[in-house]
Amino acid sequence: MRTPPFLPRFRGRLHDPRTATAVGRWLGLAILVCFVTGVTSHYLQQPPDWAAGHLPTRPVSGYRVTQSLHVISGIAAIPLLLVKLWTVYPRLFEWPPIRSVAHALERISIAVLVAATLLELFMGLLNTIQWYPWPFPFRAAHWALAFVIIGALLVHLAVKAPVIAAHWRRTSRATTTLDAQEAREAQDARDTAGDAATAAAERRSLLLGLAASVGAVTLVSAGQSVTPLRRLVLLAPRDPRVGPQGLPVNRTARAAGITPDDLRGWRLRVGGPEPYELTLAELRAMPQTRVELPLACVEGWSKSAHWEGVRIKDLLARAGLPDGASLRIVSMQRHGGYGVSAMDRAYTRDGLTLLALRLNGEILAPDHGFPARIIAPNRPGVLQTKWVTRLEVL
Ligand SMILES: Nc1nc2c(c(=O)[nH]1)N[C@H]1C(S)=C(S)[C@@H](COP(=O)(O)O)O[C@H]1N2
Ligand SMILES: [Mo]
Repeated sequence: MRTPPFLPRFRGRLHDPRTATAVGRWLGLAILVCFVTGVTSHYLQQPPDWAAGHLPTRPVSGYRVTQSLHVISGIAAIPLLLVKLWTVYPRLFEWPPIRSVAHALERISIAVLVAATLLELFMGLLNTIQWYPWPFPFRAAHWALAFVIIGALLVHLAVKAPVIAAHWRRTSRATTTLDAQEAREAQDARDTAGDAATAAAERRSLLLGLAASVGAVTLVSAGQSVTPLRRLVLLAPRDPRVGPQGLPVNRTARAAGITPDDLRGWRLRVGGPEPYELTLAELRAMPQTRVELPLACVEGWSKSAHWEGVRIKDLLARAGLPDGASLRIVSMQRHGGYGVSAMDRAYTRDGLTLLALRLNGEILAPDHGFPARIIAPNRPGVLQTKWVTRLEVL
């Protein structure tokens, strides 16, 4: 069937399966890295029951690495997705629009894949600047969409397997495994090009330009978590060097509603078989431990710091819990989320997990959680609770 005259004709040489495959595999890799690191982050932040007591607290910077990779691969996926969509968009106008039931299902799965991926990347990007202009909870939506994307992507890869195989290598000549439509398109592309060498040269410059833009967005945003690149953080919403005591702040003491009265009357209350209370002076009189651990925010910035305070392990032993316990950590915070966090036994019995009183050699700044905050190895920043006042045993 001829294409009707009201549909546009595309003469560009790079709307071809070879270019789509070349860009698609980098996009696929970015999506895979993003997915795996996202699932890791989800389980560290909200451990499933079967993981109780077994969460890994090593490597101490594990979460920093996976979270940086998550944000870096997500940002890199944006130019990759845009170029991929540009190479294939003429197929939106393919004629006839539906050839069979299988073809209709394939087109629907691609529509779902494209829509979900655009939304997912857009939401993730806005999340890095802590902007939530939608009425649904970010995490639940981001999590659900990830599985929609992976499902639709697997369908897409299965359907396109012959095309991908035929165009995986630059030199491959195979049009034999293509379906009739793809073969016609490939032939068309060659006819209009007149010269396959020109097409290859153009493709090379498109891919080089794409590589340069992926490199550029990565370089100017990765510095928020990768220290050697920190001078280049043009696009990153956070410069990890900026903030009291050399560390950024997401929620200030004022935003959390911490008052001078709260601080004057502050006590640490610890639950357990032998519950007790401590004043700040009593807490300072206990053995202090120094650790170097990163804060790794789920929004994409990370920074390592020196912390000093009392081991959670020692506080629990004093309450009659020598082997640690699962905890609910409660902050004095009045407004907003993250005032309470759960802590698995794997963390509470780890000697590096502290109720920190000092940061980089100074008493904690009010915005960093004065008088006491949690710092634990390989733990998402969002769970490093500030202004802690109670440790409840679960
Ligand atoms: N009580 C309380 N603790 C909190 C938060 C909060 O909003 N309230 N924010 C968390 C988040 S999202 C991060 S990344 C770190 C940031 O720590 P900082 O402000 O000390 O740099 O604190 C965590 N602890
Ligand atoms: Mo965070």
